[in-house]
Amino acid sequence: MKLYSGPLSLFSRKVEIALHEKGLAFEHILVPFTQTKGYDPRNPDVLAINPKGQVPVLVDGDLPLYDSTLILEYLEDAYPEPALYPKAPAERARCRLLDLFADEVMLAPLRFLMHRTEPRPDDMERWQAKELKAREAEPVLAGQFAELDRQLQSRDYLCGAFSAADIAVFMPVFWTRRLGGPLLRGHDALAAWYARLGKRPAFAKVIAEILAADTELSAPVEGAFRE
Ligand SMILES: N[C@@H](CCC(=O)N[C@@H](CS)C(=O)NCC(=O)O)C(=O)O
Repeated sequence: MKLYSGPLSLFSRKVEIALHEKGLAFEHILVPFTQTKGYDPRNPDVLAINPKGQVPVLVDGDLPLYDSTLILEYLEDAYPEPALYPKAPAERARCRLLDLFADEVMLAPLRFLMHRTEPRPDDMERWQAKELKAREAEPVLAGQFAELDRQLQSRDYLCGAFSAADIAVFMPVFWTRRLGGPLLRGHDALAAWYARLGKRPAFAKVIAEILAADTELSAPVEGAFRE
């Protein structure tokens, strides 16, 4: 199995965690990325497989796939143990809905914080305009944290046992902390869940790789990982 992934790609890192959780070995191809040029020039294999030109891309034997959610669902079908989705249809659907919530709903405000790892532009007005949008997005993320905290009251994981929903939702929560966004303080159940996941070897390995990539590629972010 081959995974094309980006050093600071939230969606690629999500797939990496799932592969590690399933104990699957893979050849890891990190495509070049810089804060100023993004993924340009794009990896030719990624372009050949994914019409969107995005990572992650997984190649399993002669099967090329793209899109993190679809890849996770394929991994579950092809390599069912250990399971990352509940078996019962309603719980399974709920788990997928949380994946969609993470990838689409949480990503929407999170995008407005992403300039914070880029080098500061000379034009401070441009930076301030972006920061204004970030400040508007932060209460939205804080509201999502409150909702997740509510869902995690009296349960250790989002969908019963540990599942793909935990992996998917962990990513924007981690990214929010990395980008100096709203704190987990005051959301005790969410903070405990976050700490619980961070201790799993699959998460710890990928977090360490992201932090190492940040030291090489990203500008320091004020307030990152504040408690
Ligand atoms: N829905 C896709 C999103 C993938 C995605 O946005 N990938 C980003 C990196 S995190 C990318 O390759 N961006 C380059 C671009 O869109 O031009 C997934 O879940 O895999």
